[in-house]
Amino acid sequence: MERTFLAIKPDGVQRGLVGEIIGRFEAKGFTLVGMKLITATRELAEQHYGVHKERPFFAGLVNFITSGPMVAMVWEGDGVVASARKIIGATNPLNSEPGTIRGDLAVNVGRNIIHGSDAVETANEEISLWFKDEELSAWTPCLTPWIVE
Ligand code: DAT
Ligand code: MG
Repeated sequence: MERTFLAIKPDGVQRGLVGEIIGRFEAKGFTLVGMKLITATRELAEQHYGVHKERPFFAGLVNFITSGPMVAMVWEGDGVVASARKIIGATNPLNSEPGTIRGDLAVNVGRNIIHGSDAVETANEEISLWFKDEELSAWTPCLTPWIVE
């Protein structure tokens, strides 16, 4: 089953948006299989955003992402990687459609409240970077037959 890595960034946690954000993925019908509150070390943040290390915003991004607790999560479901990116919205919240998390709840690219993996392969890498196997719970919600044919 496809899985993705989502993380509510320190701004989303500070702003009290954790329940609002998690509720959107629950309501959609995806399954939460792992979750923890974690303040990322610089090492973890630099690895997570390694693809951006040459970008001018990298230092600020690492400072921001390590500045407080995040809610790191793994969600499961058919097509969850691409669907979660749609639910999250465009990187710059000023370009994110209303109805998306960033479009509804954020205004600044450096404070865009949530991370979502951009492809199945990166999702698997990010899941193993942030979680140990034993921190994930494979389970089938009893509502599944009412959500998936
Ligand atoms: P996404 O988070 O939508 O996958 P990304 O991978 O291109 O976007 O960038 C990672 C994060 O870096 C993004 O969520 C916010 C920050 N960021 C991206 N572009 C930026 C910019 N031009 N200025 C400041 N921060 C930026
Ligand atoms: Mg990205």
